[in-house]
Amino acid sequence: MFAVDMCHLPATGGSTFVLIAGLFLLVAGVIVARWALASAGRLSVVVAPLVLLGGLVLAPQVADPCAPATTTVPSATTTVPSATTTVPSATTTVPSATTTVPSATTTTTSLVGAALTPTFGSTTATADGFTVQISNYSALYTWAGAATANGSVVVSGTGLITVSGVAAGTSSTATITTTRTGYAGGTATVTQTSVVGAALTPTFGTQTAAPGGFQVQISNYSALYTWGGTATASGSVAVSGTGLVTVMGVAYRTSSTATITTTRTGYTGGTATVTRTCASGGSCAVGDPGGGGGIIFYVDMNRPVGSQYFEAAPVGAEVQRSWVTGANQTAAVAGPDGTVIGTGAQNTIDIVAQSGNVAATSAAVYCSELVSGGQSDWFLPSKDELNQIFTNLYNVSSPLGGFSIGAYWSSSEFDGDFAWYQLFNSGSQINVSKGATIFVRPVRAF
Ligand SMILES: [Ca+2]
Repeated sequence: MFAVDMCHLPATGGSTFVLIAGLFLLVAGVIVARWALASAGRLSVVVAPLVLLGGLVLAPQVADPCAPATTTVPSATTTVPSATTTVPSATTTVPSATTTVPSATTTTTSLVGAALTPTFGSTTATADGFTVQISNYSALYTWAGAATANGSVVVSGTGLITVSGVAAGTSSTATITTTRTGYAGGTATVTQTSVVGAALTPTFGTQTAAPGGFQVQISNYSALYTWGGTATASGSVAVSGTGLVTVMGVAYRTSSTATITTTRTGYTGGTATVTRTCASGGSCAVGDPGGGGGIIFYVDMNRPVGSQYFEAAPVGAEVQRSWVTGANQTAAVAGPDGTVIGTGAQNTIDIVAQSGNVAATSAAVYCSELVSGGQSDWFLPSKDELNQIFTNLYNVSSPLGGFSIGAYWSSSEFDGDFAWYQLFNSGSQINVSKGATIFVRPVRAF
C-alpha cells in the first residue's frame, strides 16, 4: 500500500520509490546478515540464502508496484513510435504539400497570357512632338511610354498618345509598353517628326546714316537664330549680337538693299530685305522722309553734291513770323535777292547778318537757329524753292508735310519794304510788306 502511494507521486515519485526500496532491501539485507551470523549453523544456512534470494526476487518486484507505470511506459514508448510514425506521416504530408507547390508553379507558367503588342493609327505632327491613337488600346493593361529627343509621353484613358517637349522639326521615337499581371509585357515604337517651325521673318526699325554705309536695328532679333546677310552696291553686312545691322562699303547717296536671313534647326528659313533710305544716306525721291525728319520736296541730281536734295522741316517746326525785325522791315538787306533754286541758304545768311534781326520776329533768323531732326542747317527757302514745296507737296492729290492754305515767306527780298511770299490757296507769288506775320517753313539741302 505504501508502494502504491509512492507510485502515485508525480514526476519524481518513481525515483523516490526506488531509493526507498533500495534502502529497505539494504536494511533487510543487514538484518538478515546479522540474523544469519547470530543463528549461524542453524537455520541460517538455509534461511539466509532464501532471504537473500527473496530479496533478489523482491527487489525487482518492489520496483513492480510501479510496474503498471513501467508497463505504461513501454506502452507510452509504443505510443511514441506510433507518434513517431505519425510524424513521418506528417513528414510525408509535407513533401506532399511541397509537391503541390511546384505543381502550382508549373500551373502559373502555363497560364501566362500572350503579350499585347501596341499598334498605332496615323501620327499627327504637332509643334513640339506628335499625337497618335493606339489602335488596340485596352484598359485592362497598364500603358507607359518614353520618347527620344527629350520627348515626354502621356497615354490617355482612351489610348491617345501625346508626345511633347520635342524641338521643332525634330524626329522622336516613342516606345510604348503594355503590362498586365499574368501576361507577358508588350512593346512597340512609333516615330514622327514634329512640325517644322515657322520662319522668323526679320523686321527692322529706323535706319540711321553711318560713315560708309548705314545701320538699322532688327526689331524682332532673337539669339536663338543664326543671322546673316548680303547687300547690293558692294555693301558688306554685319549683324551684331544685339541685332544691329551695319551695311558698309556703299557710296554716299547710293541705294543699297540688304537681304537679312534667319536660320535655325527645325525652322523654316526667314528672309527680309531692307533698302537704304534717303534718311540713312541713300538716294532720295520727292515725298521721302529726309535726314532731318522732314520731307523731300525737290531732287536735282545735276546740282552739286550736297545740294541735290531739298527737305522741308516737319510741320512741328512751322511758325509765323515777320520777315525781319522792327526797323529792318523798311530797310534793304545787303544780299538776299536770289530767287532761283539753290539761293535760299545764302539769302538766309544775308538776312541773319543784318543787325537787329532776332529769331522771335525774323523768319530767316528763326530758320537759321532751328535745330530739328538732329539737323541745324535749316534756312528760309528762296522764291523758287518755296514754289517747289507748293508744287510737289501741297498742290497734289495727296498733299504731304502738313502745309496750311495760308501764305508762306520766301527769303527772296523784293526791295527795302517788301519780300516775296506765296499764297498756298492759289499758288500765287506776290511781294508783300516785310512786317506781315505769315507762315514760315524751314528747309535744308543736302
Ligand atoms: Ca537786297
